[in-house]
Amino acid sequence: MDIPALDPAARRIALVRRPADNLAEGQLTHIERVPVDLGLARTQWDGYVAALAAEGWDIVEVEPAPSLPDSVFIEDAVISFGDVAVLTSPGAPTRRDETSGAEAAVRSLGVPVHHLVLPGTLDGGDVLKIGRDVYVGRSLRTNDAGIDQLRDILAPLGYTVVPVPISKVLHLKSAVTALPDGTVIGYPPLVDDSTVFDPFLPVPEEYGTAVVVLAPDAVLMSSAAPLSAALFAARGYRVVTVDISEFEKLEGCVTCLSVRIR
Ligand code: CIR
Repeated sequence: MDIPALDPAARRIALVRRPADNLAEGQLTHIERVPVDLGLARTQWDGYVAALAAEGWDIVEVEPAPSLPDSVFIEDAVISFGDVAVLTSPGAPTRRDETSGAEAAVRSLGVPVHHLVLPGTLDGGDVLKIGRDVYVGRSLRTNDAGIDQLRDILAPLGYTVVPVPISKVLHLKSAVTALPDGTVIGYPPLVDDSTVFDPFLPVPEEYGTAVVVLAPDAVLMSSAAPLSAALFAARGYRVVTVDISEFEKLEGCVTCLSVRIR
């Protein structure tokens, strides 16, 4: 593993985990299974990592887990909150072995860790941070006990946990994410209750809901949502797009392929 020298004031680290050999066997909940091209997925993953690196992010690879099909979706295993990391308690039993590798990676960076434990469950994809507000999707993967544990960890650190219902997609961040200015973006047919979010900007495409904040003026998103990309560009953002079609076939989106530590 590549361990960069850490300047806590300036660090911008992206944790990533390369696709497993059995990626095509990943979990599916809301969509039909279609064949996944592993070779193409690997090429797309290289492109995703290169896009982060080109924007100045230091890339740290979590030890690969070749037999854990969903391990590439590293966002679900560990969540970064400034100076601490929370190792999750994944809602899918097939994903519970993913957290040990993620823990080794954050510990190697010197980041203190907290743990969520069963019977609490919580996937990182259900957690959307906007400043000190932490929206958490109550989903098939994330239960009330998991949310309560996260609140107990975060309240002393000055964060407010806000549970929100999620029933139409896998994770909260499959339905909504936020632009750098805090505007929540979402594709209305996938959002249970958009009144929770203020301001809320509807986007015209399913794959336009997910952005990674690269910088105060730039976002990374799927190339499968050109109308949404144009909307963000019109608001003054520089938009970097990547093709992640093979991960979208497994209900993945652009956020879940990395954990940003900043
Ligand atoms: C799963 O069902 O767990 C994976 N196939 C997809 C996880 C995507 N993660 C995310 O959106 N945060």
